[in-house]
Formats: sequence, C-alpha cells, structure tokens
Amino acid sequence: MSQLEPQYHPEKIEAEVQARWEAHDVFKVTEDPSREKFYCLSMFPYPSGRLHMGHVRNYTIGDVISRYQRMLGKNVLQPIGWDAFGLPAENAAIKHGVPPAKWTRQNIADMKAQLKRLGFGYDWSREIATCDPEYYRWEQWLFTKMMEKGLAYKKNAVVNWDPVDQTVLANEQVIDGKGWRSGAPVERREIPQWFLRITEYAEELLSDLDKLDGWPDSVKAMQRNWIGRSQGVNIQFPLASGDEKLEVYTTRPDTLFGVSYLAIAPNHPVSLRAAENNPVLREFIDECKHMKVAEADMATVEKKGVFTGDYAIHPLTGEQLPIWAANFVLLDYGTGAVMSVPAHDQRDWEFARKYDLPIRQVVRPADGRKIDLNEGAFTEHGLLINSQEFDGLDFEAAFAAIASALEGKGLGQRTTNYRLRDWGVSRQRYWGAPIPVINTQDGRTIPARDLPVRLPEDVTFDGVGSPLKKMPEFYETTDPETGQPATRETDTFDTFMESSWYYARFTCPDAKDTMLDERARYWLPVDQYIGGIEHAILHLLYARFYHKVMRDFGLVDCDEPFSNLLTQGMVLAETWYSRGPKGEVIWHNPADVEVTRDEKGRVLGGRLKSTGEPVQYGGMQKMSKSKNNGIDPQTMIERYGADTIRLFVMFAAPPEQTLEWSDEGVEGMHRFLRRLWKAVADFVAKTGTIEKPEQFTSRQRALRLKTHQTIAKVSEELGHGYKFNTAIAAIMELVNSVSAFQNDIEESGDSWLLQEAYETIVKLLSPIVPHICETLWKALGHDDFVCTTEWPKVDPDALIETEKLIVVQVNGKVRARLTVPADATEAMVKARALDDPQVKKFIEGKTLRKAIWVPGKLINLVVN
Ligand code: ANZ
Repeated sequence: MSQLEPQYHPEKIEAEVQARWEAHDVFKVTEDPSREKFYCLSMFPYPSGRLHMGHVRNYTIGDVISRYQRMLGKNVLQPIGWDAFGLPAENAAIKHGVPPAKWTRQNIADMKAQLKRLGFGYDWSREIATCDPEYYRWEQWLFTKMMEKGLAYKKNAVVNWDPVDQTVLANEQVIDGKGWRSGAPVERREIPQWFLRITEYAEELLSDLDKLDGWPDSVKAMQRNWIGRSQGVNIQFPLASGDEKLEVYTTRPDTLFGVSYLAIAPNHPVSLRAAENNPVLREFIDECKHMKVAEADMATVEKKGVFTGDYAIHPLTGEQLPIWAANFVLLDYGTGAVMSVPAHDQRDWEFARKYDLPIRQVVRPADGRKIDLNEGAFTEHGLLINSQEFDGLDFEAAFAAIASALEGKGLGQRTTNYRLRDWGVSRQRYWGAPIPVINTQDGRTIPARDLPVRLPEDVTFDGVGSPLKKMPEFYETTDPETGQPATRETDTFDTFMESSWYYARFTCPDAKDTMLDERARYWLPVDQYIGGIEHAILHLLYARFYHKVMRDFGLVDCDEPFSNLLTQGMVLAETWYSRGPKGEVIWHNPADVEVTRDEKGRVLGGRLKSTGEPVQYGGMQKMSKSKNNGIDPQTMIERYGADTIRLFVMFAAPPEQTLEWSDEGVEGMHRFLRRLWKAVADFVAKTGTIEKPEQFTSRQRALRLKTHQTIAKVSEELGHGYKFNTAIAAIMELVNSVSAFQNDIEESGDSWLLQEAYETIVKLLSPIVPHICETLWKALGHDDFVCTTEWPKVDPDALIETEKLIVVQVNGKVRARLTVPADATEAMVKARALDDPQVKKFIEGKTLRKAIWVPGKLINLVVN
C-alpha cells in the first residue's frame, strides 16, 4: 500500500499518469498472430484547430471500448490521425494569409495536445496526416492502377461556376444561387473531370450490406436507398416524325396505359434538337443550366416544362403522345426520359395539372377503396383497369405480362437500374492531393509515374482560382514516353479519397514501397468503427468501395472494412438568446448565463453573468456555432480534469443517443470521483496487512455478493451493446455499498474484503476514468498498470446467496430489516418478524389480520 494525498487533484495525477504511460509505451502495439486482435477506430478528425464536444464524445467512446477490449486480453490497435486536406484551410489562407499547409500543421499540433490531455490510449507511432506526401502517394498510385483497369475515367460533368472569381464552387459556397464571395449568379458549366467507377460495384455494395450484422439497420437502410436499385423496363416509343425511338425507363410498366405525355431532360438530345427552331425551348434549356447542381438532384424545385413540338407513339395503343422537356427529369438517370403517368405518379400529376394534360386512371386500390384523383396521384400498387386485356391483373402479374408484350414487339427490355452515380473525384481546388495525370502535347492523358506528385506547399493565395494553375514549376513536366514537354493536371482529389482508406494505412503507416503490407491482413477488418451519423452514406460507402477495389488488387483479403459500426448521438446543450435593437436574435453561450432552476432542475430563467440582463431560453439544441451553445472541452478539462469529462460523457446517455450537456451533471461526476478518491485514501491510510478470513461473516458475504454481482452486471452491459451508462450506475451502487460497509462495525478480515471491492471498482472504472484508476491502483499496492491488467472475473461461490435481507412492514410502514436464510419460507419469516423487538412495539395489543408475503423481499403485517 502506498499513501494517497487526502485531496483529489486531477490536473496533477492526470499529467503524472500520462507521463508514465508514455514512458512505458503502453499503447504501442505490434502484430501478434498468437493473440486475438481487436482493431478499434474512431473517425479521424479534420484539424480545424480545436476539439469540440462531438469529438470528445466520439473519442471517449472509442477509447473506453479499446481499453475494455484490451483488459479482455485482446491485442488492441487504436490509432489516430488527421483528415488534413480540405476547404477550410483555403478559406483561412485567404482570410489570414497563412499557407494552408502551415495553418493545418499548427492545428494538428494544437489538437494533438488536446487529445493527449484527455488521456486517450492511442498508438501515436501510427499517426497519419493525409496531407503528407508519403500518405497520398499511395492514393495517387492506386488511382493510376484504377486508370489502367478502366475504373478511373474522364468525362464532362457539371459544376457550379463563379463567372467573376473564375472558379468552381462547392455546393456549400453557393448561397441563394450566388457565389459566396462574388455574389455573382452561379452558372452550371460542363468541364472534364475524373470519375471512379463505383457503379461497377453497385451490386456488391448492396448485397454485402446483408453481411454487416454489426451495423445499425438505419445506416444500412440509408446505404440501400442511396444505391437505389430498381427493377424496371426500358420502353421504346417510336417518334411520330422519322424512324427514331425515344427510350424511357420505368419501374411501373403496369401503368403503361395511363401514359399521357413523355417527359425528357432539358439537355436530352431530342430536346436539344427541337430547340434549334424553338426559341422558347432554347430559353428554358438555358434557364435550367443555372439551377444549382444539388437542386437538380433533389427534385425539390418547382416543376417546369416546355412542349418540344414532337410526338411519340404509344407502343401498345398507337396513340400520339406529346413530348415535353421538364426540369425534374435527370439526364443521367435511367435513359433521361420518362413516360409520364399523372394518375399514378405525384410529380407527373403536378406537372399535368400545371400544363393541363390528361390524367387517366389505370390502377385501382385492391381493397375497393374510393380514391380522388383531384386530390393527388394514387401511387400505390393495385389492380389494373382501362388497360385492355391486362385489366384485373395485380402489380406483379401486370409487370410481367406488359414487359413480355413489349419484348414480343421488340419495344421493351427488363433492366435493373441503380440510383448510385460514378464518383466524381476532381476538385478544382488547391489544398488536396494532386490528381496524378499528365496531359501530353499529342493529346494523350496518361498516369504520372514520378509519384508522389507533390503539392507545392509554399504558395500565395489571392482567392481567385487555384494557385496551382499559376505555378508553371508545378504543372510543367515532360511526357515520360516521348520526352516532349507536357502539363500536369492541376485539379486535386475530393478529400473523401483520403478518408476512404486511412483505416487500412494505420495498420502499416510506415510501409515504404507498398500501399499496404501483410500487417493489413492481420488487423483488418476494423472490429469496431465509431463515428457520426452524418457519415452514414458517403464516407462509409466510398470506404467500402475502396476496400473492395483494394481487395481486387490483392492488397487486403476481407470483403468489408468495418465489422461493427457505432454511430454516436449528437451532443446537445441549452440555448439562450436575447433580441438586438432591430429585433434580431442574439445567441449567448451557456457559459455566460446564470441560470435559475426549480427543485427538479427545470429552467426557470437566465441572466447574463456580465450585465445581469435577462435572456430567453431557447431549449436544448445540437451544439453548434450558429446557436453559440458550444461548450469548450478545454475549459471543462481545466476546471474538472479529463476523467470527470470522460465519466460525464459516458454516464449521461447511451452512446447512440443524444447527450444533453449539463453543468450539474458534470459537477455530480466530479463529486463521485472525489468521494471514491477519499474512500480509497481512508482505506489505505488505515489498513496494515491484509489477510483473507477463513470464513466470511454474513455482513462480509453480503459485500462480496455485491462486488461479484457488479462484475457480472458490468460485464454483461459492456459485452452486449456497450451500455456504459447502466454499467457506471452499477459501479456507483457498489461504491455506496463499500462505503457503508467501511463505516459500519469492524470485523477481522474486513480489509481483505475492502481490498477486493476497491480493486474491482478500480478495474471496472479504469476504461472510463483511467487516470484516477491508475493512481488508486498504485495506492492499492500494485506496480503494474491497471489498464494492462485482466478484466475482473466473477467468483461463482460469491454469487451463491446464503442469506437475504427482508423488509418488515407493519400496515405498510417499514419497521425493521431481517437477515434470514436465502431459502426461508413465509412461515419462518413471519415468526421471526413477530418476535422482533422493533416490530413488537407496533403490534402490541393489536390483532394480526393478515400477512402479505413478497418472497425473498418483504413481509407486510396488517394489524388493527
Ligand atoms: C412511369 C411511372 C409511373 C413511374 C408511376 C413511376 C410511377 P426509381 O424507382 O427511383 O428507379 N424516372 C425514370 N428516369 C428518370 C429520370 N431520368 N429523371 C427523373 N425521373 C425518372 O424511379 C424510377 C421512376 O422514376 C420511373 O418510373 C420514372 O417514372 C422515373 F406511376 O415511369 B416511372
């Protein structure tokens, strides 16, 4: 035993413990095939400069899982790095004149210090920054391999173009259709860009979701939706003029007899041709060009169209149908043309109402329900009507019969379609990995061989266009085949490229002449991935795609990158506001507000600490800059220490749910840690030698029971779904029982029981509050690290209950507690109760009417 200071000083012990971990390289891991591995990964941060509470929550969950798995005996890898490329660094460069590389590296240093202060057990020897050429060179290498295989290709695609700043804008830089800096109306421009053929993997990306038992259903559903497989029919409508055919894609061939017009994308060839002598149509096509790229995808825009003047012929009825160009039809989905059935499709219905086109019902509800097509389209499946020989068929039968009829005439084929598009990876930006491509004088586009193609870091930034375009020293090169002058691509990769494979590089971050070496096979797949739900679709889909590509290049051998996924809930905090002189809302940070509450903790009101001015309560909302309700982790850590913050974050809510920040809650956690500290300090101060008693008294047996029940409960809660909050509650209960035991009468052997109980508490809590636990562990007489010890085991003997505590009530009021043999019957307990002096006082002179017995818990004596 070593002495503990009587007071808990987190800032002191946390620094000390971290220094000891570091001196012993406790979290550095190597591959060990003889041990079961566990790879735990939290999504790496963008180095914005400061940690926010969302990070703290994400990384605390990951660290607790890692430490817990390690105590279970596994070889645990927990790495961290930096998603270092991206737009904010360019914006900072424009604003403050610092080069993006310098700004980013400074932020990394600052955030690294913050992560270290929180005591996360990372293997820092594996740290990666994606802006490091030794990292992105392999991404460039993979891209050149993908070019060779035809998985990377170039085609024209639409971007948001700012005509004043002469630059491409990201969707978030387009505000109300205008450039964020210039205010000029944004144009849609087609420029050549690089794409990855993710659609080639669409089917596997979809079907492998079924293997991901450890993923939340909601995330899998979002991915399924995004991939959007649909079974349909391509139908050819002959044009009334000439022998050409207009092909449409439909998932509802059963509605073929309800078609009243065809709608085509404004830039569909048929529309472009019609526009040649139709100025109204030409103007409409131009107008659609100004639509924001994202808007075109969302189909939320007001439906608009222009009649092209052309007609098509219905393949089964021979009827002439007008062809309209419409803004809700996308050129690059299906065939870029739609057979419009206003009675059964809402968009078509709205369009038909607006332009006065016929609405013809061909499907009726199977249950005979009445529908009203004046209210909207009837979009459910049902039974066919007004469809000639197909009348009466249900959806499946009609699909099959009509598809066959069309196939028979050579005017239709069944097909499968995916909503998923190929991944456009070109960005016309500076701060990203250069696309490793060379354009030769004779017009060839070839992969660069001199990898890495380094991004020059010493640049001046004026905000107009990418600096790379103004740096001949970057883009001038020679054609490796002919030695002739050639130019490099000046576009850089989408930053999702780096985050698509970082998890794999962590397994072998120093691999010199290969992207991934055999260590990747040992560690992958990631056993537990933790991150925000905002990445449910794109990041996770791109990473899954990359993984499959790497597998097909022989770099990894499993099919999926992440076996288990935990999406942590958002962090919320109270919001406070007042009104400015013009009635505008001014948000105040919760830290600046003095809050009054009722006894249940509900908000009564608030005043600014600085001026006393009253402020309005705006409810609990997601911590964000816009509501100014972010709680700064640094301030909290300085005030309470890392352990308190970690404990609060894990205790306040289950990891998947939203977490409501509460200063009182944090205070409560801090008090608990102080109490625990003091209890152990008292114990070690008083205790001499520790000897196991030959036999336990019933009081001692009760404590042992509680200790081992807690081990069982906590192991159960963590083993099945990481229910940390209920696990912590169980440990807190044990701490209460131990304190009560410690303050009670003393029997010989007590210190052995207390030692066992405190060691258990310290081990169970150590993944969550590792610093205080290391210190207490040492005080309890150990030289090793608690974080490398084994998770406590339940002693089955301790769980055998030989005695039970029974509550005795008289007329419903508690009057005594009796310790009885665990198998005591009602009659035995009743006899003991009636004989108890405490009980006797309340029943003397009265008649016992009945006794209510709750087996093993309570007996209520009813007297009058
Ligand atoms: C006729 C029809 C009738 C349709 C009906 C729907 C309901 P999913 O399931 O997402 O694949 N469509 C086809 N290509 C389109 C394009 N390029 N732009 C906009 N819409 C397009 O959707 C397939 C349905 O979306 C197709 O089935 C087509 O409208 C429309 F009662 O055809 B449907």
